[in-house]
Amino acid sequence: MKRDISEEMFRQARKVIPGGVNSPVRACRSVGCDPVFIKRAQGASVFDVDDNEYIDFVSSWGPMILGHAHPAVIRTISATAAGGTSFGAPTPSEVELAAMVVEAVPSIEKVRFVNSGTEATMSAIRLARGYTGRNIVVKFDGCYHGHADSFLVKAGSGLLTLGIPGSPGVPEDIVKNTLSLPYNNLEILESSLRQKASNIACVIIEPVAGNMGCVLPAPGFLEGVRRITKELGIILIFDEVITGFRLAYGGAQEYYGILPDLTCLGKIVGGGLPVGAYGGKAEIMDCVAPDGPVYQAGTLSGNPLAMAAGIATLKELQRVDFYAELNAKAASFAEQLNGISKSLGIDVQLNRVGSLMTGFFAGGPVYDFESAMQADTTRYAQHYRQMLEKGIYLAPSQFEVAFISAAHSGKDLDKAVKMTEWSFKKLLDV
Ligand code: HOZ
Repeated sequence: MKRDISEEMFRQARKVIPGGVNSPVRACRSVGCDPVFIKRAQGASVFDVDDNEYIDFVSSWGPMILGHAHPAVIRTISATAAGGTSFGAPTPSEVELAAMVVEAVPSIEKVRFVNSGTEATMSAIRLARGYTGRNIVVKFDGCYHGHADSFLVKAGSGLLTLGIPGSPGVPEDIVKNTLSLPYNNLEILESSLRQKASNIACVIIEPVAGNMGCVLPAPGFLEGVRRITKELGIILIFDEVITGFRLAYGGAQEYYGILPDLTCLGKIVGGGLPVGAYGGKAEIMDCVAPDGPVYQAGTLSGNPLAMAAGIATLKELQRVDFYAELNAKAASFAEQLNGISKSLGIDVQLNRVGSLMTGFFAGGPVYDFESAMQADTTRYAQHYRQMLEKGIYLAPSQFEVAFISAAHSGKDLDKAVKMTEWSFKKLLDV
């Protein structure tokens, strides 16, 4: 596959953008190749600047649950744009989308829109601290909640991919108030929370971890987290930036039946435009300015184009059986992939829930950060490059998630299965 134009663009990009990318994982360093520059996308396919077509399993890292350039979403965005793109003033569409979110997400009574998942989580912990008058934020090793200072402790996503433990520029004074604990270990959580309860504002968790690869909550883990935080008066925040409107219309909290106090959203809620949101119990949300003293603001928050894209996307997701069909399609895809690993005897652990999955090149189960770190990243890198050559666009890191969208056809998934088999054979040299 020729990628001359992509290569040239990357050369140009590196002169004017740090690392040539606007988000580190995209640089593809951990998979040992240069990034592909995307020109356009349609349905389940992305097309690069050299006119190569790939079946896309990155899905813009989650938002494109309907596939790319869905006609209803594009129609709405175009029509809305014709009437102006930003007013910095209240609009009907933000009320409409807020009402849809409140209706959809079981624990949200009020919601505030921001522009990214990072903004949502950053605002949610400020609110939790303001509401409780406590400072400590508890997170889990390998979970990623965006790049705000407080979260850059044993974080997933790009930090994990690039092997960065924290970040210069984050004052020690700030991260001393962040406690990171092992995912899926209720015992350690319970004893840590009991020890410091009077200083802990919140526990923030990805109900399904999606930034150390896909790591599922062990049976009883989320229930335990909810039980202990409730007992100790600690705010529980679900970071549903990935799982919101993904596992079910009401997100992971609907899927697992566990209700947090606050929820962070992003990705799907903006229909592919930059939107984040945080919401929860009215009593807590009413502490946000101007009703309360916790300050948070934004010129582009509730942007009309982004709201319109979100509304159009959510309307499509309301179709009866949307999630049953999507999740069943992903389950059958995963089953076929598991069949290949088994028949070839290759060490791959496929973690999946709903339409999220990661195949870890590991010999044993992956249930937390330490076990994820056992994965063979060199083997993943080779697999990534081989799949790319065959027109399959995977995440350029072992520690990210593959997203199945409504646009993936049987033919797309059959091709991906066939190419996976070919790639695994090549890895095993058979
Ligand atoms: N942190 C996201 C992946 N989990 C975004 C990566 C990107 O957009 O490059």
